[in-house]
Amino acid sequence: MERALIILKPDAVQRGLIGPIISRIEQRGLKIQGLKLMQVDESLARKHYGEHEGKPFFNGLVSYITSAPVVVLVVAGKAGTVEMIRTMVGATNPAKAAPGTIRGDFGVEIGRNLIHASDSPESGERETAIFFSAAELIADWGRATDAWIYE
Ligand code: IDP
Ligand code: MG
Repeated sequence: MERALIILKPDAVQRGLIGPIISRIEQRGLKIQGLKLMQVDESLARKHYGEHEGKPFFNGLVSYITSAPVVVLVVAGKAGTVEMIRTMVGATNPAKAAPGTIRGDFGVEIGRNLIHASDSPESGERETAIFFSAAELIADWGRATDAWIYE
């Protein structure tokens, strides 16, 4: 199993897109291991986006992600899941994201691109640990449909 941290950014929450976006994840057959509504503070934002510190958009990115509540999820599946989720999310700039992707269906501009998803299994583990305590995660719950999703 591998997992990704997903953040439904403030614009997704404000626009009432929590349900439609989470539906896509559920409908795909991926398993949710953690889920919560929260307000990201500046230090958490800087830690999560540390790799972008110094870039021209960094301060705007921190203001955006801390501006209103977000929904964070940990989503798991077999090997290849993180890459699959990135494909579902689409290109960073919604203006260039393919139709059928979350950003390509719901967004128009890079500064309001609705969703974060970890870019590798290693980032998935690192980011999960930043946003969730072990007690907030249920890693191994059995789902009645598992045998109908994975052979
Ligand atoms: P990703 O979210 O597709 O992985 P990254 O390059 O890791 O994209 O950038 C992190 C986030 O920073 C993006 O999702 C977006 O919110 C923001 N961002 C990246 N590039 C720009 C930009 O050129 N202008 C404004 N915001 C940007
Ligand atoms: Mg990224």
